[in-house]
Amino acid sequence: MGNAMKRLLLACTTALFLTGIGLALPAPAAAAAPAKAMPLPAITIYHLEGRRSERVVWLMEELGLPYKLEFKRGDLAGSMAQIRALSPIVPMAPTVQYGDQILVESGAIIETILNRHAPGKLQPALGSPDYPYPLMWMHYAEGSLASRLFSDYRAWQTKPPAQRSPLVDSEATVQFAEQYLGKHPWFGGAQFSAADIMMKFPLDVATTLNLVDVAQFPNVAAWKSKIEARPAYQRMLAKARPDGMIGNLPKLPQHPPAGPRTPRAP
Ligand SMILES: N[C@@H](CCC(=O)N[C@@H](CS)C(=O)NCC(=O)O)C(=O)O
Repeated sequence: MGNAMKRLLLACTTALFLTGIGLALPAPAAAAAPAKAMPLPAITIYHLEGRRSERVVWLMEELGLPYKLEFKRGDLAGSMAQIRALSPIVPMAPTVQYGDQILVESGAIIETILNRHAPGKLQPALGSPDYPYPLMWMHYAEGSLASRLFSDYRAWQTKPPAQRSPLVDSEATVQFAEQYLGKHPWFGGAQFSAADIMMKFPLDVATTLNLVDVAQFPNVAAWKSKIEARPAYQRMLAKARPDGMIGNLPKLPQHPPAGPRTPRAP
């Protein structure tokens, strides 16, 4: 055996030995220490009762971080006027004053707070096999679910659906979540995550506005019960929805018949 081959064999057996006693390999990304939290600037959440701004309140309650909550109790128009004063072109809830910056988009607000001020919390580590799940559902919540629910809602208010659409419709978007929850306890995979916070609002919209048949989605219903029992969710409700749901959009008289649909190329 040549010298080069001997050196290679020695290196391999040494690595195997060290691996065996847990010394040779660098720590996997999943075990990497989270970055240090940055100091939290003053945060004011401009809120509409029962709307998406609850997500940010709930996040802060989960993390135990301080925040100020601004809304006019029982007065959605008054709360919206406060938001419009800050963000006249896109007055939307949530709008958040983050230090000297005005932020919109609940997903981006949540990711900013988590990544800067609560690293390693409410999301799996980069190297964890679960890492893609909450990331997918964080985007899905607004990008596919809420957008399709509200476009179906608007269309079906004027023309109630007689059959399912061949395109991805409200039922398909909820069915995808239902199927996933049959295999995973949380939208974060094995652990509760910020994606669970993002998914609650559109999944409530789907059933309370009668866009889908609630009976078709037992996994979603069980997940909602688990979520609603969380102390941080209950604290959010007490602070951000003190009088229960107000100003609900009218429920649709009918959703499309549940069941299979004929696929068609878009
Ligand atoms: N994608 C945005 C949506 C924000 C949004 O549309 N919020 C609703 C309340 S749930 C709103 O303010 N609507 C006012 C409007 O559309 O005029 C987010 O996730 O923050």
